[in-house]
Amino acid sequence: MASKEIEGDWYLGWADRKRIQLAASKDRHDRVINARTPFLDQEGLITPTDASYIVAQLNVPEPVHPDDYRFEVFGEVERPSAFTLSDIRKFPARTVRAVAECAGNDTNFWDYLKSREQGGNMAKPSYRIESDWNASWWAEKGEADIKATSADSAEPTITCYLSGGEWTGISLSSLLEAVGLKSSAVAVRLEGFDEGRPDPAMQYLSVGRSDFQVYDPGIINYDKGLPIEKAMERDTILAWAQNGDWLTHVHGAPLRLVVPGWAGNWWVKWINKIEIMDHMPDCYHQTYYFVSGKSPDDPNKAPMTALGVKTVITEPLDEDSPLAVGEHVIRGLAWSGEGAIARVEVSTDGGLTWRDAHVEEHGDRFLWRRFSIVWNANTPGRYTLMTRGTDERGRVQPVTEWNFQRKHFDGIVPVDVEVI
Ligand SMILES: Nc1nc2c(c(=O)[nH]1)N[C@H]1C(S)=C(S)[C@@H](COP(=O)(O)O)O[C@H]1N2
Ligand SMILES: [Mo]
Repeated sequence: MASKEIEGDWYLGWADRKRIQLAASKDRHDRVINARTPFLDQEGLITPTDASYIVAQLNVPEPVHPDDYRFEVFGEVERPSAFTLSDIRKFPARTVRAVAECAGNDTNFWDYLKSREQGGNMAKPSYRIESDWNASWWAEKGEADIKATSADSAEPTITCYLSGGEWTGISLSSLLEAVGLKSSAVAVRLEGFDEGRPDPAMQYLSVGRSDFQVYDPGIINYDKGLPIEKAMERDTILAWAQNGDWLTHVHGAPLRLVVPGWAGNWWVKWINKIEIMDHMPDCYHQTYYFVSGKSPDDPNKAPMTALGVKTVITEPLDEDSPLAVGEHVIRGLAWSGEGAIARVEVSTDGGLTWRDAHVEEHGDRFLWRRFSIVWNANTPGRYTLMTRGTDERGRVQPVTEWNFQRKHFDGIVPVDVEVI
């Protein structure tokens, strides 16, 4: 196929390729509050910062000047202290490369797979960002709860909320050690300086129904209570840089938390306070939202943490069908919330038989890996392509159980193509 990607501008005097571009949505004040990564167009493993997805649950705060930035660490510690950015930069640095994935990414595939199994006709959600029609939904979010509840309002497409990044900062554990963590410490509550009232529309959207009572905490700061074990892992870092450059405001400058393997909502942006606690705090975004459970009134709801095991076929797509008889490459990305991807299997017959794909090796456990396999499609017909990942812990895709908020989707999504 002629290079479909050569349709870009001239760059530094040379004909250029198409650049990977963010699909961004703005609020009423023209500020970007939400954006999707067109990861199908991405080459390599690190998503350019300008193409990295963005999610703000509350109102995006005013920026804080890095020179004025200061936050307190207090609670179950020997020496409560305040830190500036230059204080933080005196600790030994640590850089981690990891996939960041929003817990709600690909949520509609839960329903799609169910519909497909039952012979239903729900359209397959697409990873291809055709337009920014999502924009108006996000802009009106908060304007009224009716958005997600009125029958005629189309829901936004919740795909492409993930990106691969390189984050530079310090291990959170080195800061906790410096202030003298007490043995009573159970959780580290990180609070952002953004505030707002959680929008019920988000709850309705994620649950897919509106006939239940939403808990209204009023105006809150975004916060999360990280269990102490995860807080003490060396790869859990406080980052001031992304992809070799200073953190940008939308991504949480001056300082944000990076929790490799755990869903994006743990990666607290715009850190304002760090409180060490002797119990798990009752944060809205982990007690009421981003929880597992079979229904909104399930008594066994629990905070969701590590992502499952996931593979996504980036080529070919359903949209590429029909394919010409001959050789094709099936390729894609694979990642896991609990360590490196060890294996990716590919089926071209709807899961009857599987073959091992080539999986690109590298040393970053929480970063996705690219996989590929050559497929000799010599016989015309209809084919169902599937991929299945296994991580270094031996977890096999899919890992995550169905939950009423339909978060952490890691199911196997078949690609349907015809060979002619
Ligand atoms: N302070 C703060 N941190 C936050 C959020 C937020 O709304 N406020 N959103 C969370 C969610 S749901 C996600 S998916 C990630 C998105 O990070 P990004 O915008 O840098 O991609 O940030 C998380 N951290
Ligand atoms: Mo998220």
